[in-house]
Amino acid sequence: MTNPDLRTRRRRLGAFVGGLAATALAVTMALPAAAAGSTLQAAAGESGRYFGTAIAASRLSDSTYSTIANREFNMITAENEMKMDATEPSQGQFSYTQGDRIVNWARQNGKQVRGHALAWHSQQPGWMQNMSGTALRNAMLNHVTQVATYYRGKIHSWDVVNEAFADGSSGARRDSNLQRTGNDWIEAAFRAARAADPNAKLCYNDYNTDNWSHAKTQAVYNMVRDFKSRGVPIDCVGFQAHFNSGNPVPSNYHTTLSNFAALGVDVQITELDIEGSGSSQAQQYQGIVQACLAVARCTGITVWGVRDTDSWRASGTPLLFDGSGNKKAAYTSVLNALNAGGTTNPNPTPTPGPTTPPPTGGGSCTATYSEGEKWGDRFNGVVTIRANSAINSWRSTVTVRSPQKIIATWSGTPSWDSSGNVMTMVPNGSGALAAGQTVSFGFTVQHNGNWTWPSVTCSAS
Ligand code: 9MR
Repeated sequence: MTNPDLRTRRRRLGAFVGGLAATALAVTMALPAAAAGSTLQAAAGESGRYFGTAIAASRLSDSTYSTIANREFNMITAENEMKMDATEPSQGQFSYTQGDRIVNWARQNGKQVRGHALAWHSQQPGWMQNMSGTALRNAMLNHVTQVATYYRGKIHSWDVVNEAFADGSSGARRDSNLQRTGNDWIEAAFRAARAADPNAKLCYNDYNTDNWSHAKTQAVYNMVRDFKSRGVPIDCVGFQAHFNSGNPVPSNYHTTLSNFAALGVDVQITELDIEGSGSSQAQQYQGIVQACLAVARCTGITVWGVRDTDSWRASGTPLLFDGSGNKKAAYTSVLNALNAGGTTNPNPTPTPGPTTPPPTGGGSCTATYSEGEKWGDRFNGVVTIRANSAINSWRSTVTVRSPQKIIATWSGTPSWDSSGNVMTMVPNGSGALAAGQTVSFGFTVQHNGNWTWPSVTCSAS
């Protein structure tokens, strides 16, 4: 994405302009256009940043929409398709069809993906809304683990936890079923996400956190500072940045972004939209871009949709393209602000190749645990083995926690380590699977009072 030629040209131009400045100011005003990126992604790339949008899978067949999205943006967020209700509609039954449509489109077009969102009080599937306590905590952690594992190697940044703080002046956590499982639910989610996908950047994402003097901003800042001091794995903070007349762009936005960045995290503008029109809207967009460009660790900006008519609040015409796909004044002001430059992101976002790379870190199969029947003294578990690419065979380990014991198995051949807690399962028969093919085995655990789910792995040959 970073274009070294452009950056060199820009430096040379800068030196040239500097030399002329005292005598020929008018010339300096005209020159920067010479190095300008002509799309949002190209212009942002000059300073090592990305420019993204939210995509709805159902709109990808609209060619006006997909043409603009492909041309202008190089970071893609699924607007709804990777949320908890979409990816785990029934407990333990994961559904990636819609999320995969977006991830595959992005990767086929050389774009990165922001994952949104692993744990959130909203858009929970019905089964989860009715849960509480340890069962909910475990279900949430399993969700984080399974979804982040499934997408491992394909996600630039994950919104691990979304919108966990209350609005208003309290500075408190938002009350929710997840919060009621214990205050440590957020850090537990981050730890699970890191274990599942060590290469994705892990973000906390929220709205109404733009104004530095707001209690909610301070509360999130204090949490991030605490996480950094205790080694909780957090890499970035997402600022949703949904603005309108009741919630205007704050004049201290740059302060907010730079103070968070000083904690040692990247900051990203993740869901930008600004209701309004004309030059007033354009100026506010410009202010946001300038605030980001002034902070080296503000690594990218994502707008929440392509055209005004695609927006979750379409009547506020908050985006950069009108309903016909024409560039608005806001588009031009964003492009110009990006081209005017600012600090350079020291770790520019790499562009993925057009084809899906082999999965990293775990061989080429994935094991997924799902809960089966439960009785007073025992429960069943099922492990689904999925071949990420064609494999000749697989081995899967299932680790139970003492005093649990596996007392029966089916659809595989087990062997045991000396502790009796680790079972290695190999297929009955050949084990060869085509890419994307799945196979399952099962077992019964006598729990002896410990209901913790087993952990599972898969390795392929
Ligand atoms: O844009 C999304 C809209 O299509 C959904 O109906 C809505 C449901 O909650 O979520 C919207 O996206 C939200 C995002 O996931 C989190 N931040 C606020 C966004 C706008 O509501």
